[in-house]
Amino acid sequence: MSLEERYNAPAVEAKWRTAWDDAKLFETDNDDPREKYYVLEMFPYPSGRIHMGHVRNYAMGDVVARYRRAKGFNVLHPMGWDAFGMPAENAAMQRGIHPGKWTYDNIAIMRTQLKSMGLSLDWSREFATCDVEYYHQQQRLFLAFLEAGLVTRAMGRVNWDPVDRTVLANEQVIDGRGWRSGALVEQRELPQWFFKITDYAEDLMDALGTLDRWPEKVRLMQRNWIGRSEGLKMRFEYDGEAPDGSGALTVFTTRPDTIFGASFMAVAAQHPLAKALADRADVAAFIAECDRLGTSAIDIEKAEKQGFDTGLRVKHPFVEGRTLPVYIANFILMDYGTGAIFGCPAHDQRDLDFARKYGLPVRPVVRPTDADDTFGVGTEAYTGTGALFNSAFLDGLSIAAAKAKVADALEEKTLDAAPQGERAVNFRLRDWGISRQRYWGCPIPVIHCETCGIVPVPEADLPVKLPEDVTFDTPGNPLDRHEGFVNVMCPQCGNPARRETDTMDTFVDSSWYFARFTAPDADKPIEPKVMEDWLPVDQYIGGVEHAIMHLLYSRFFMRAVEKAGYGARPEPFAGLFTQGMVTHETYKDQAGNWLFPEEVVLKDGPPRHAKTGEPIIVGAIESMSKSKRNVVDPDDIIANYGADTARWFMLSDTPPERDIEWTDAGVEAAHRFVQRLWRLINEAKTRFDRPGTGDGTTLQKAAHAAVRDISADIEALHFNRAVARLYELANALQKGLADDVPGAILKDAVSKMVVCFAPMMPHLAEECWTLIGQEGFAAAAPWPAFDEALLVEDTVTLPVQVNGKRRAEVTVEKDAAKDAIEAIVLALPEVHKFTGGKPPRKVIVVPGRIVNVVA
Ligand code: ANZ
Ligand code: ZN
Repeated sequence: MSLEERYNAPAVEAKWRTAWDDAKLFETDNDDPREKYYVLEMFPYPSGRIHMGHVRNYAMGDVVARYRRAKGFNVLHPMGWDAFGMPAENAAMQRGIHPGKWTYDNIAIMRTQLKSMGLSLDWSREFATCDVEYYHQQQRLFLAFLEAGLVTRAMGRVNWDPVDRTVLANEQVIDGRGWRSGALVEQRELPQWFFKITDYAEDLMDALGTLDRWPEKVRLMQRNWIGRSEGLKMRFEYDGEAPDGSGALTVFTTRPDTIFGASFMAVAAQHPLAKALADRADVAAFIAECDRLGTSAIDIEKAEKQGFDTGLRVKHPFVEGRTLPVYIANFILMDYGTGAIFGCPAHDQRDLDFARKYGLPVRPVVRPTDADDTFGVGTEAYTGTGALFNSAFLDGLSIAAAKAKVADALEEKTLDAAPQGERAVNFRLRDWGISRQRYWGCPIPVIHCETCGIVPVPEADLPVKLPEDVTFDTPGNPLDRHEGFVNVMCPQCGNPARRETDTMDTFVDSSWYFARFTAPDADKPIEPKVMEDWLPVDQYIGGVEHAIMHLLYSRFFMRAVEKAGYGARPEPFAGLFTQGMVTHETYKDQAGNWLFPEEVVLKDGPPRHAKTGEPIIVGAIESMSKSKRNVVDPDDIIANYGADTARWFMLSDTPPERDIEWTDAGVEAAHRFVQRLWRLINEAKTRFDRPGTGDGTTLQKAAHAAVRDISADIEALHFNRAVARLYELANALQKGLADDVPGAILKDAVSKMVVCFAPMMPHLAEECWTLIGQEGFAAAAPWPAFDEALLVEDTVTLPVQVNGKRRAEVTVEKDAAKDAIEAIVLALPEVHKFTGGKPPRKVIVVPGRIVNVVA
């Protein structure tokens, strides 16, 4: 092959990208009457450079977008930047760059990189969430939510660095200490802004059932996160005076059936009862210790169970004379249920650990149905099913029946004129705390006035802009010390007032960007009619790390948007796909330092350092990460091989939901295929006008089958299968060339093939499209039709049963006669085994369906 024939991807690709841009090929018109299709990949954080994970994610989305466009849909495929957040502030602190400059510089680099991938994006709709226009609209949404009663202000806990005197984000707390000061972090209560996502807990849970194009695992994660529990609120009467003045201690339990096994009560350190006792030094010290532990459920789960016996006791609701001690305990969360429990050690592991530590009774009351009276509990709580025992009027009942009976009994019983029990549903989901004491976020548009209280910033005064002249040389939120920002006149009374300095959690920004893309220039946050036309997103693609918060917040947001009057599309994403990671081998030198792949030589001899020649250690295959240096820069790959090779490789071999290993061999194979296609199509083109001597039906069938199968594969997001079919089709084409099939068939097969690989390798497709003399862009060509009649098989495969059991199958001509089939079947070794060669009692042939042998 001559050098000229080599396909020079980098040069060719740039040419086509310019041509697409000039033709505005991927700009979407909201008024286009064709059926709409919205495909979206989770927008990137502008960290600096794109990584292979982005390449994989965006390549997949682009296949879907290009395919749907070819199928005649009006496709929306936009891109933007999730641009607020901590790293920009860190850069400002460490390097003195303004967060805005850092962010926009990164966006410029990453936009160029994304463009080099040849993605069919509508760049005219691009925005960054840190653009004033975007956060202006977000402030309007916030105020609309406030008015709709969806925003509250409540005390919330924050990490407080006592040395830097500042609030820390969770990621700034390292092993319980401030990342900068090293001081032990404290928990502080501060007034914070919350979105009332709990108003929708039930609905967010129920509607998961309608999301049938979401991965089951994501729905399960959301279900667990929302955490719906059915149980009973029970009130326990104090045996004596209660220090908090209440007559009873109320708990929430999901296991009222175990009430006869109760041996203690426990309340959270922040419970009113604990607070009422806090003037005692020993109580105060215990509470302080619990506070240090923090509030994250994980930390609490991991910590050793600790309790403080208050000396108070409550009465057992059913056993006359039995009382239970009341503890303050570190494993009870204040913001779940009522912040208080009754402990039943035999049937709850935490309670058991606690009881063993403090010498409390362990009294089993549920046992497996086959157990006898000797049934006991050692170091493991019994949480299985069974029947009640040791439980008076519950003895012999199932757990479910006992739960109902206790609930009924306590709903009847009164304590201080109120029922002692009340059936209740509890959610683990908490309201969404959106306050961040940071600069680089969307300012919360309210003003605090001593006279008027909280005053929304009037519409005419929006946006509340982030001031540019801020300093990051002192810890804390720069907005707090910016006099010009903080000091304002109260819009209601005109007196001096203070502007809110909290900014919004960046999850707010990403909770509605997909709606904004539908009308990015609207002078209101959302154009309801347009949004309703486009949403829900038909196919959303992104990382499973966003399975909970981002997706749940977005689902809440659209409900809130509806309540605030901006249109009704409560479910934002109809189809969700979570792709796997990109992995790579890891390398270390003898001293244990991580090495970049380009620092090692793996060929021709043992693995060694490229510079020193010293042997290196090849480690595990892990997700690409900067810390382990096992990264490959997409820029290098695209510069060397072209974007099509990178895209093709990312879509090949591995199912898209699984992790894909990046290897040099894999990239080279992809690149060789690009070159091979180019050669084959060049060769085919020279023969388009020749009659040929061979039989073209095989190639013709292969091309039609490929169209049918690749459509189905792309629609099912089985990109690796679609790729495999294109390899097959290339083989069929090669064979067709060898067989000298008619030029017309070659031309038809090649034309189909080019449109079929255009979603994956769009640049090569354009070059080939032009080469074979087709009009316009491959990217604008309709998806080819296929002829069903051509694909009807001439043979059928029938299952063969012997005495009602499936034993074999047989492939026969479609129109084979019954007795011919019978003869073939009786000769099968699997059938022979049962008949022993003797004539069977009966053979029933159901043409096209099944063969039954009765031996
Ligand atoms: C008595 C009992 C007996 C319980 C037993 C369990 C097993 P879910 O399913 O998550 O809703 N609980 C209630 N409030 C709590 C709080 N604020 N902090 C820590 N634990 C709390 O769990 C409900 C169960 O978790 C409740 O049922 C309660 O313990 C505990 F054999 O009550 B159970
Ligand atoms: Zn005022």
